[in-house]
Amino acid sequence: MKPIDLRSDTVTLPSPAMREAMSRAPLGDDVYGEDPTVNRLQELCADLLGKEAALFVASGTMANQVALGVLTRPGDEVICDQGAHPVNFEGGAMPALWGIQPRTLKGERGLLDPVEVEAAIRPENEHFPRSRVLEIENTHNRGGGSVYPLERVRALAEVARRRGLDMYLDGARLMNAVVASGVPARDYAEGATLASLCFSKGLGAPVGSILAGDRDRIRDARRLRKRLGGAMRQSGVLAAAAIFALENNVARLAEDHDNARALAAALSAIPGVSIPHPVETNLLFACFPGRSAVGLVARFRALGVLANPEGFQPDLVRFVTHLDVSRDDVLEAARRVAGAVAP
Ligand code: TLP
Repeated sequence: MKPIDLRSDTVTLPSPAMREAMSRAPLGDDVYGEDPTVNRLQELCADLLGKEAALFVASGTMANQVALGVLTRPGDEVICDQGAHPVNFEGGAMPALWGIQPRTLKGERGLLDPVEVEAAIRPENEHFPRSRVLEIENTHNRGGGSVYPLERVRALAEVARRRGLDMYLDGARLMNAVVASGVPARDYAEGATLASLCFSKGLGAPVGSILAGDRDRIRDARRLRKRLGGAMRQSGVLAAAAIFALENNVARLAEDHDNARALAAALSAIPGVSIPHPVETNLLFACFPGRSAVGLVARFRALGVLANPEGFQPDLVRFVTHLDVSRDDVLEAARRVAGAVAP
């Protein structure tokens, strides 16, 4: 039985054509700034995100942490959604690396409300931490792949600017948001001092993320990347995969979104299963009321369907579509799930 891996879009493997592009890439030592392929990727992404400069980093986590490190001093506070990736999935990096703390808000499917953000900004007073950064995630992972309306992002950026905070956009899945909404990446990134996107999720590259911003911030980011051990040498071999991903794998994200909707429809037809949120991109949560997600994913695995518990709510399972699963695969996965939950 062929396993169908819906745990994450991070599980995708580089295609033969992508590997071919990697093998042909001109290379140099990127610590000297001499890798032509890394330089090309950085220029492409600076342009894509409408910023002066960009920096290739090892992972989405590194992009997030370098960005937060650049924008804060110890004792500062980062306003973000309670499901934000740096709060939940980065090994406690905010306090451990930079001595900063999150101020978490309960967004609607992870999407923050400008009025609530403004109310959370601390007044200037020696008792309080300094509210320094507003962090947003688009699409929002824990929000079930939710997409920010551009107007909301603009309103959040306006609050941040007016109150003297920098905004950071965790765009690990920004191209999913772009394809789902039709909003260009640079428009989403416009009000953000720094913005990232990740190549090793739905875009299908094996490694890497980009962080973009003004020249001074990106120079600071280079120093922090070095400090974290993330300055790489002939990393053009990886940047080539990222360029290939941007050139070939963006428009096709629409297929992943369609497959996620087809999967949601098939799952919701199973008695005792509901889909609590609209499916906007390639992530979806299925609710199995009264059952344990941890127990269920073990049963699914035995039937050749790999998925993860959502983690906050005990009866929610997360399914993620990506370029290595087809429409037939997701429909077959739904049939196997039906078999697993049947009384
Ligand atoms: N998310 C992963 C896991 O870490 C949970 C996943 O499978 O969804 N920002 C966002 C919004 C992310 O979803 C992720 C990865 C990251 C940052 C971190 O990227 P990596 O894994 O490359 O460090």
